[in-house]
Amino acid sequence: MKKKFPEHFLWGGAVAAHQIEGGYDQQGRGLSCADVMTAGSNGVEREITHGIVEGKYYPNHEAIDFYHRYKSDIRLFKELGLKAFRTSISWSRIFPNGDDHEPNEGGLQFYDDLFDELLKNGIEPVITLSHFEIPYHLYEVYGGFRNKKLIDFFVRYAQVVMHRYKDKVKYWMTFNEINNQADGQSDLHAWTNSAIQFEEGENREAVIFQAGLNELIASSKVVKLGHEINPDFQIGCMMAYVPVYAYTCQPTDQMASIKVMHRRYFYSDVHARGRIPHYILKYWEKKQYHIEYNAEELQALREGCVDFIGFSYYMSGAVTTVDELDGHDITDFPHAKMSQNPYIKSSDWGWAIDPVGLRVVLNLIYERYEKPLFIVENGFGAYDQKMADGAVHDRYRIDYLKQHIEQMQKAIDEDGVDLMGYTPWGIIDLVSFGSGEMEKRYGMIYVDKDNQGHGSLARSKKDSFEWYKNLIAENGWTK
Ligand code: BGP
Repeated sequence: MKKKFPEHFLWGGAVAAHQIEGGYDQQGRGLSCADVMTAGSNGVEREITHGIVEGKYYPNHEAIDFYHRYKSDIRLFKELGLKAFRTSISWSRIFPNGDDHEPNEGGLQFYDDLFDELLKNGIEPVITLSHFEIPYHLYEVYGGFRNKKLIDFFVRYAQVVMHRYKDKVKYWMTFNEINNQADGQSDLHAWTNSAIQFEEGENREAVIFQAGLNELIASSKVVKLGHEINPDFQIGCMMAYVPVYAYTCQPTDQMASIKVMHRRYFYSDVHARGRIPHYILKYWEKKQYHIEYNAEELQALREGCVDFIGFSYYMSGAVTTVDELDGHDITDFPHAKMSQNPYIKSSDWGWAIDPVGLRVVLNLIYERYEKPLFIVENGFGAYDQKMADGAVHDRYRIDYLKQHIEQMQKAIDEDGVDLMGYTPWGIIDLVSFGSGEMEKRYGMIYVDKDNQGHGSLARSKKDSFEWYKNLIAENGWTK
């Protein structure tokens, strides 16, 4: 890699409040949906306990104790040379129940201090408003985002924090990986994206579409409001982009790929274009889903288009129709079958490692929306081992990041994509979202803590720390 990245490129690191902060009951914070999830391990999934059960281990309660250690962690970020730090605001620190009349000053003060500390160290905060931790009370009492009342609660929360931090935070995103619930089946994402309480026997997919649309409406209102609070705000969406290739050159595989991608694009199409796309309206009609929305809400969607497209990229997929002889209509996209791509290796967790897929995604999204793009998550989760010298030699992580950064550079230099920044995921080891494990590590900074919650929480630098530090110092040029 010889060329440098654009001037002012936002080299950074990303985390989410519930995966690092801990201090889950400090200074008036209310319980969030993330707080009632236990840790999984060795293939055992996380359990959603619907309340706190004595004797169970909840990894997010302490996480890596960033709540008390953020000043020393920020010193390390500064040493790395980070220009941007992406984190989220924990909604239940600000509105402990989500529907409270007044915000909680203790929570507001915490983020004032955190943002001041970042700015003092020359690091720009990049803030997600809702990153998988909706106040638990909003699930219990209102059934989550299926209920339109949550639109108002979210807008009120956003209004309070955007106003309070209007001179400290410029970059905002509304809902983290809002399209993760796209497959309509996963309990985990219906929980973390939307806090949905399902009713017996109902069509889950229809409810998830309703919740997703309610979030899109809430997001558009927040974009409009944010621009009124400070016209300099840059407000984006946050999508999980997994490009799903056609497994073979059979035309039906190609069609299946288009249909699977539609499902993911639905959310960013609304965010970026301000209207519900034709293919989703047709799908709802075909399925006889009665998704509720009115003229005022459609108007809000039109008026609240995002400024940039933030997204995570970890892997690609492939889809085939080969065994669709079992009767599934390939246009019925939830049933399109995902297949292992023989050209691609996977991580210990089975996540396909596909750096070129990142360039594919950058091209697909940029030509679709022609808005600036921001890669706000990308990274390599691995079992790191401390060697005899006490260090973690994570060459594999360096290779992963380097290969992805090379593809970013090609997208900028050869394809003309407008890319604002790159904040690799889990810049410091944190609680894994999917498994609740500590030992699925992404960081360039090691945190001494294991899956059972034992460890000193001491921080140390991995080899990737020095590598990334040099890369930032050289604005993208690396060995
Ligand atoms: C994304 C989430 C993050 C994060 C990351 C890695 O889906 O936005 O919160 O954790 O994936 O996933 P995991 O922690 O399951 O490895």
